[in-house]
Amino acid sequence: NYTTAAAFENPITPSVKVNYTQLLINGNFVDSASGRTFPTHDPRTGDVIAHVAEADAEDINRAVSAARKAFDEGTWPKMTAYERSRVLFRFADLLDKHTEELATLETWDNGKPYEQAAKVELPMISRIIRYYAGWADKIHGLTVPADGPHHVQTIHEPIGVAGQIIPWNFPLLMFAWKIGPALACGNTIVLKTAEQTPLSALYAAKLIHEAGLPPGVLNVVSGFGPTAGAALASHMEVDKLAFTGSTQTGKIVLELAAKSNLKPVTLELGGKSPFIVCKDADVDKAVELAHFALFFNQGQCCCAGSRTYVHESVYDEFLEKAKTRALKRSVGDPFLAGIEQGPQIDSEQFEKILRYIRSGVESGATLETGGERIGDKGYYIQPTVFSNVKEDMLIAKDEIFGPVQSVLKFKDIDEVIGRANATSYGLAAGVFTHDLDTANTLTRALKVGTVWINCYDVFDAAIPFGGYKMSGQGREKGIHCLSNYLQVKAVVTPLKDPAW
Ligand code: TXE
Repeated sequence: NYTTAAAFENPITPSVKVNYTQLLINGNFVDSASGRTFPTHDPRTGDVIAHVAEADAEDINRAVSAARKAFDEGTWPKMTAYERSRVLFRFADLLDKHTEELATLETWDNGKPYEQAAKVELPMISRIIRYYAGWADKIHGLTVPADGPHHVQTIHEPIGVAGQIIPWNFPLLMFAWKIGPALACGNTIVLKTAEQTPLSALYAAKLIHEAGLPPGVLNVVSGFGPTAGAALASHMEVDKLAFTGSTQTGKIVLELAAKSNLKPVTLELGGKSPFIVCKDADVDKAVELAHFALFFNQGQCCCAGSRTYVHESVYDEFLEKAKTRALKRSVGDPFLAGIEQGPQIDSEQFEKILRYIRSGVESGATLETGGERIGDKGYYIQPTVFSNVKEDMLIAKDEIFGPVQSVLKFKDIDEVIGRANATSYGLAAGVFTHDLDTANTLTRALKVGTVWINCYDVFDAAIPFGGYKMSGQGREKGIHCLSNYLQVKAVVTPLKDPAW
């Protein structure tokens, strides 16, 4: 565990080189128009890994022009759907082949455990690309039985140039969730990575060109939100915007989209998801799952089970075991085998989490374990558990986005439904019970986009994901995501002889 884990002092040197740091525009790596760069940091130490080209509005213009031209005049939207799917399948094979390099960059830039990046995330990434590769040649319209003497059909067309803005918590997975459906439908893209984690997407973008993607179809830019991100969201030549990030920034990009050209927007935003442990629970299993639901990825998950509601009859036992489990969590250099938790992404998030921990203590919650940074280098935080948490405390209301579990006690199902729903978020929920009636009641009553019953964070490519309320608009993954990237054209022709 973190008290004994070594290797905070002497971080392991990653085995790959950072080869791609420029902007990828029209199939070429280029410097930014201003020539400016910005550093990306290793969260284990705060040291600079590399300087990457910094896009601003002028670079967004260049990237959008390339995407526009590739859409209006290029081969991609006109290619047969089967050929498009084959490019995506080849890309997925290359992702598998380069797992080691990609996972290394991901861990280095983000701080997540290498084993998680290589064994859990990379397979999910190539899988979702294959899932959408499989859709490319199965997207088609309908013949519509309209009243009157008309032949009516629908044609599904790509929407055009998609602007995509992604966060830093799952850099490559978010990249894949975004580009997979957009490309399968025949769109072209300008994607902006998060300023904390630009590296893995540039590497993957290089691979998709090796797989045969024509130049200009996917443009990848590194840069900051208020400059590059805002320029993309408000661009008049961008036909659709997809955003994943904070609710606060989601509101900004929605406004920018509305004020410019009314481009449709999908949003995948924050959450404060309840994880409900019912009275029939096998406590050991519930503890393990609730621990995973919150602490996975350093607690930096939009759907983290960050309000652990436990029935009063099992509360004391649960709490004792949750505390023991948190103490056993192995924290250390994410490149080491067996490490469950690496550092938080950056100093801003690190300070934010420590502020929330202080606020939890000040507001009267009981700090059961953790609460401090680990070491004096990088952004490691002790796995932290609070008990006696009440809904009016900030730690129960706000998205902490860190390794901080808040345990709340409840008496009956109606009460916990009311409390679980009393939030402006609605992304996900966990339900831990083997009682079918309880599971059905909770599933229907909870105002959330995903309910995981006796499991958590199951992210199959085919399962739709998205939020109710201020957790977002629209769905990603699965069949539902395709409609985000398609226009439906209705075609009506008079019938000469209505009898036929
Ligand atoms: O998010 P932002 P930040 C939550 C989490 C975290 C908090 C802040 O609680 O602590 O958000 O993180 C781009 N116009 N989530 O500041 O700002 C930005 O460059 C256009 C939950 O990192 O939302 C990045 O690419 N774009 C979340 C992306 O938005 C702008 C994952 C996300 O950054 C912009 C991440 C602007 N004005 C954080 N400002 C999830 N849903 O999983 C910023 N960006």
